[in-house]
Amino acid sequence: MKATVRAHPNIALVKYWGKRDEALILPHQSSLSLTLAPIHVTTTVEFGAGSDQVELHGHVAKGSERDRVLRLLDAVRVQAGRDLGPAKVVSRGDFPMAAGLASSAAGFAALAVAGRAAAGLPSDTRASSILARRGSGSACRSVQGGFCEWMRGEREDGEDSYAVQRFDAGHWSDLRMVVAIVDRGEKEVKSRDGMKGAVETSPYYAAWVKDAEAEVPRARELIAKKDLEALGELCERNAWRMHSTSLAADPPLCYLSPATLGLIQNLREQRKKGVPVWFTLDAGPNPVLLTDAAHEVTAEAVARACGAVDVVRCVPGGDATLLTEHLF
Ligand code: 2P0
Repeated sequence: MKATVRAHPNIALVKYWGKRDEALILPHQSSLSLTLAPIHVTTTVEFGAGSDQVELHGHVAKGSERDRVLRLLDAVRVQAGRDLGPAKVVSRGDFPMAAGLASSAAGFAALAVAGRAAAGLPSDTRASSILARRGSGSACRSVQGGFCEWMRGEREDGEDSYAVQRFDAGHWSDLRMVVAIVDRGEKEVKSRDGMKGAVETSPYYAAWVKDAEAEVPRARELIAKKDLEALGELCERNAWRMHSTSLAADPPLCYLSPATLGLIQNLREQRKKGVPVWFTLDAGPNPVLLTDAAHEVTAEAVARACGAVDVVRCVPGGDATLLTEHLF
């Protein structure tokens, strides 16, 4: 009745931005990401505790944060088909939560896999991905390592909306992602609200959906060929298009800070000098640089010279994994 899982966050190379179903967390378009190591979240779930208890990153979770965790475990109870009793959950991450790296992705992936294991359900990546998605959309892409594609699906019940691994972490072990933290502040508008604003008010939203869906198979091809330059260009344009969608929303939403733009501009100079480095940008000001092993030190130095207060260097990460040691 107790299980512990370690999962890595992921960074989208083709972003998810907007839901067609808010309750089930079904996206308008497919997306594609890379799972990132060594950073991770570890989560222990135990059913049969005295009462429901949720501790996230050292504090007792309350309100909607707690409800999201308990709702996911309710779905586990339905899958198990029996009364599992109250649950105790403890989760800890080892990376800066304000890094814009969506700790929720690793957290809900770990929770889904650990929840199913604690309930005695068999290992099933598809079922875990669907469960993780219901906690946080991007979490469905952190159940497996390497390059994962979240297929939008067509069904209303969401049973065909989950992530599949297209290439494992070993496929392109030379690839590097360098997270440049230029701003540690909490973002003013959470992804969930930001994407809702884009869906409901951005005149560019339909174009975003069409374009992003078409970029997924292109990204897959470039990853197959390990074509860093073309993938870097694709990542940049997809990030720009996601942000443009929200810049055009009403009210407009701008996640970029002056430091974000300074670093992005500097990357162009680096490329002119022959340094292969591109960026992607989630719903926050902190660029994530895409480069190779030979240039990760240069990429870090460039980020720091452009004002990054912290830098996290990442390599392709593996699957969410069951651990034998528990957090409590
Ligand atoms: C992504 N992001 O594909 C995109 C790019 C942020 C920018 O998924 O509402 O925390 O829980 O489904 O997954 C962040 O949003 O949102 C995200 P919910 P989530 O990684």
